[in-house]
Parts: sequence; C-alpha cells; structure tokens
Amino acid sequence: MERLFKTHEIRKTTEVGGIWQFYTAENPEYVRHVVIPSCIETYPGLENYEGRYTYRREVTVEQGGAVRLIFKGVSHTADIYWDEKRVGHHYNAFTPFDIVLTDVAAGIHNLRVEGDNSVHEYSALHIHNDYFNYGGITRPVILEEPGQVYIEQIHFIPEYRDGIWHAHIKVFLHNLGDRVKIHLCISLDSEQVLNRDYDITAGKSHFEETVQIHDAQPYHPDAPRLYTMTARLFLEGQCIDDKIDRVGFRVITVDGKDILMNGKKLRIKGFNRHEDHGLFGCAMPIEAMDYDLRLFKDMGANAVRTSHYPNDERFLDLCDEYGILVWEESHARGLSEEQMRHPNFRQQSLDCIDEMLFHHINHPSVFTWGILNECASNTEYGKEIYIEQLNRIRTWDVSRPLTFASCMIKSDICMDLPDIVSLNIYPLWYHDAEAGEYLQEVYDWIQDTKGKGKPFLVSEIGAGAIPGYITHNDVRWSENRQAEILEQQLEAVLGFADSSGLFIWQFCDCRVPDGGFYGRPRCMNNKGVVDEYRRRKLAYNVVKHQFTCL
Ligand code: ADA
Repeated sequence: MERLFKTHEIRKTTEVGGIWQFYTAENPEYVRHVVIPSCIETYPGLENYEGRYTYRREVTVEQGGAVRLIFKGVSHTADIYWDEKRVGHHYNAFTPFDIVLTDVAAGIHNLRVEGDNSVHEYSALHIHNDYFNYGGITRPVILEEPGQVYIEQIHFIPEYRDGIWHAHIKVFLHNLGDRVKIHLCISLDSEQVLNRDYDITAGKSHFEETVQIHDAQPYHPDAPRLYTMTARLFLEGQCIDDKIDRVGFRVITVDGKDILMNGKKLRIKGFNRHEDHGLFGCAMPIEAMDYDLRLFKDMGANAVRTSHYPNDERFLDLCDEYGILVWEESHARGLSEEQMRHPNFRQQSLDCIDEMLFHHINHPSVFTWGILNECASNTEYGKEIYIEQLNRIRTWDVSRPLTFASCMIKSDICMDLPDIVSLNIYPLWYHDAEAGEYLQEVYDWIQDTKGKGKPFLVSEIGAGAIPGYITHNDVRWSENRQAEILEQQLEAVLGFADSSGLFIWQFCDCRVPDGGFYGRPRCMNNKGVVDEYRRRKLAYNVVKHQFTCL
C-alpha cells in the first residue's frame, strides 16, 4: 500500500511489492526470495548485516513509453539499474526519490537495486548512532506509466484571511515532450477550485495560484476534517493524468508562549518514536504503525516527534486521519562540529530537507518542522549550519513554526533562530536533579537568551527500563524506577504553565549498534514505555494517568 488512499484514477500505477530476489555482496550465490518492503536484518543469518546488497526482479511495462520508478525508502545508499543500465542514485533511507525513463518498450524489464547500509566514508548522516541503520528496500516501490505531461506534486498551503479560507496552490509538472498547452482542474472533495489553461515548456516547471474556499470546514485534532484534493490534467481535450492527495484547513501560529492551531492553544502530550520494531526493523507494515497509534491514543498522547528523520508517508497519513500532531524533522542526531564538517554533510542535509518538504508539506498533522537534533548549536560554525537549514525549510514553507531539539543547556548560541524553543532534558536520569527545579532552571536560562518569550517545548524527557525487570527495591534500570521517574517528570512538565508541552523519550525501545553507544543493555535504547514488541512496561499506565488526568 503506497498511501492510505488512492493517489491516481487515470495514471497507470503499480506497486512493485511481492517477491524480489536478494543477495549480499559477500555471498552473491546465496539468493533469497523476500517480500519488500522489508529489512535485511529480518532475513535469518543477516540480523547484523552491514554492507552492500542487491535486490532484483522483473517488472512488466504495459503501455510502453515513459516509466517513472518511485522508491519511498531504500536504506541507505542506493544505485538503481534498469535492464543492467545504471539509471539512478540516492542517499538517505528516509526520503523518497524517483527516476523517469522514456521510450521504454512494453514488456518485461529487469529492475535491480544495489544498496549499502554500511557506515561508509561518503555517509555523513547514516553513522553509528543511538538508533539502528537497517538495510533494505524498507518502504514501497511504485512503477508508474505517465503520459507526456504528468503532475509531479501539488503543494497546498492554507491561509485564513479576512474571514475566508484561502489556499496557496503550487503545481509541479514534468513535460516529457515539447512545449504544449494543457488544461488543469483541481477540486476539493466535490468543489472545483481551479480550472485553467497553461502553456508549459519542455521539462520540469511549476506555477502557483491562490484560491478562495468558502465555508471550508477546519482541521483540528479533535475533528480532523480532511479534504480530498483531486487534480486532473488535460491535453487536447483528453484527461491524460491526475493526482490525488489529502489536505486540511488549519493554520499554525505562535502567539507569545503559545502554539496555536486555528487560534486554539495546543498542549503537546507526545512521544518521540523511532521507526523500529522487534519483528520488522524499520520496515513496519501499516498495521503495525496503526497499532502504535492506537497505543498513543489509549495513553492520551496527542503528538509524535519523528525522531530523528522524515517518516514513512503512510504513518503521516494515519496521523492526519487520527488528528495526532506531528513534529517532523530532517535526518540528523547528535552530530559534533567535526561531524558537521564532513564534506557531504551540508548537501546530504539539504537534500533531505528538500525531499521532506517536497513530499510531506501537505500533511495537516505536521505542525512544526525540526532540524539537527542535539547537534553543534553551541559553536559559530554550527550556527551557520542551523541558519542555512532553517532558511532552506522556509524556502519551501513559511506557514509553520520551526524548531530544533537542543541539549546545549546554558551553552546554546542559536536560541534566536527557532520559532519554538525545544530542549532535551533528563532530570532524575542523566541529571541528578529534582524535575521541577531543573525545569525551572533551564527555563530561567532560556529567558536570559534570545529564546525569551518564545513557546517552550520539552522535546525529550524520560528514563530507561529493561523490559520485565521489576524489583522490590526500585533500582536503576527497573521498570519500577522508570515509572517513578516518569511520574515525577510528567507532573513537573504538565504542571509547568510556561511550557507548551512535551515529548517523552521514548515510545518504544529501539535497536542500537552492538557495542555502540555507551554499551546500551540489550543493544537497545531501553527508554520506551513499551518494548520493541510493544509489550507494556509499568510506565505505560503512569503515562496514561498523567496524560489523561492532567
Ligand atoms: C538524546 C537523543 C536521543 C537519545 C536520548 C537517550 O536526547 O536526542 O536520540 O539518544 O538522548 O536515550 O539518551
């Protein structure tokens, strides 16, 4: 399943799922037959595989002509071959990419993916970190057969002005032929909002329109009203292409210390969530994603932070549908200034931001974009990078507040940059400090910086527990202790009037590299309130009580 809804009625589109052949570079003779999306680490014997690998299969082109291959996620470096010819390359597991081929004959063709999930020298973002670099074709692959001109993407930015909803619409087209006149119709549910001719050049082009929508029903977490945006493209009177997406009428604003959606103050009660599961690795099926969100809602959580990378679009579709607010962030975690000076770091980061915004901008559940979790925001060079990346996001989207999660307490020099100030704090776990006092101390420090008066989010707070380790003496790493710490942390933050809320670190335990990261027990980051199989820890009911009663 590509999305939670049908994305085309006219364009021919097929998901290239099912069985692929797979082998590793180390052992090419041993060919496995596997279903994708999936992670290499779920193939018996390859639980710890790091290196180069190959997936291949035959695909059928029915019409012939143009073919567009869309890879929603290959982890993490990929070269794509079509009939043994290299036709594409991509870096980063967490963002989609596409390859367009023309003059393709109808019939059977060979598709091959040469991937690499090792921490190779060209990789600035996928490094050994406090999460796991899974390998594989971990998100869906789509094969499209578009006509001469197709709609690449449509951005929909709502604005409420003079008592009327407006939509700023930006249409991205790709004309595979010569200059041509096309006609475009766009409707929201059954109401047509755009109906116009355009003269478009060969290649890629875009144009913008602003339309008014009278009596639009607003989107709000308690009433997540989604509209189906349908675009149809006509050439010489014939509809040759279409694109369907879902949008919502909501605006996010910052007013002093408050974050507002459609003028109503948001109070964030969320989790940080890695895309990670004991059975599936990062290639979670939509049923497993949905189960996670059922637990979110059972605990009274209303938000998720996609720590620390863009998420699978199907998860964002679910969040749109359920009214779960999303802090989506580009890919980076805990990079030092030296790591931020990697020769590929800036471009790989900007590419990730571009792809995240280009593909995810329409999701109404996304209320803020984040960058550079716990990177070098305490250095001048680091500040240059923070400025560059926040500005890059603003070239795509000025409608949402921006933020980044910092751990540089009392040394961060970037507090003037974000719209929302966010800090990762661990009183009672990493800091031997009472939660309320520590929270007040960091907040007072913020008021002495240029973050003064801005909305303040606790972007991470939590404690670890080995699943099943329940003791009579509440020692560190017991579930008892985690529950006690989280209770004090949540009471402090939820009772702190100057905060807009928090994201618990973290929803579920996630895998980390063997021997990496402070030798984490079980080679897991054990701060989940559920383990990697979603088995609940004692903290689960503590969070549920705090989120539903406070
Ligand atoms: C940091 C980091 C998280 C995780 C957490 C922890 O705040 O942002 O990714 O590593 O610490 O578990 O210590």
